[in-house]
Amino acid sequence: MPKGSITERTYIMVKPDGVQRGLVGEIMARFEKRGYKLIALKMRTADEALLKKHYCDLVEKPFFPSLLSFMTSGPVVSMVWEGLDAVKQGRQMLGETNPLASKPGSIRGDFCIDMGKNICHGSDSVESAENEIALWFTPEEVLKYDQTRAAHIY
Ligand code: FUP
Repeated sequence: MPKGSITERTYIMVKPDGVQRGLVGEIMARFEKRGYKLIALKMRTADEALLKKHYCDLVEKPFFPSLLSFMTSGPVVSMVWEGLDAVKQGRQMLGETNPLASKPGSIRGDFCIDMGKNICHGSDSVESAENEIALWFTPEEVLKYDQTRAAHIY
């Protein structure tokens, strides 16, 4: 394994706008092609209680009601991706919170211009990834399997 790199798990979610615009396959393909391993996958329409837990740091923010209304407007696709530096790399692949600051080549930089409707979510630390995976999936839904073709598996 390269020095300084660690195998991590990250929670990636395609938001309602990404699902409605048909970008689920595009986003999944980017993670697959990069070399990450999909170990959990689920589609559902999230309710207020779940989103208040997911965005517990943001519930007091003035934009929270509109965030809640957007995030409950349709189904989301929840995923867990595993691999080297998955949390930091996942955030880079997503782009910045504000799409205007997102570089072309990132998901937000390529597909959106609106800070509210920014296509996808990715965990911002290993600790929040663990919490978010436990919030959106049961332990049984997070799978273990061999992926011998992937070059990054050591
Ligand atoms: P991110 O981790 O990039 O998804 O960003 P945050 O967790 O800080 O914010 C969650 C969501 O709240 C963002 F995707 C968009 C929305 N948001 C706003 O609408 N306005 C803001 O000023 C900040 C965030």
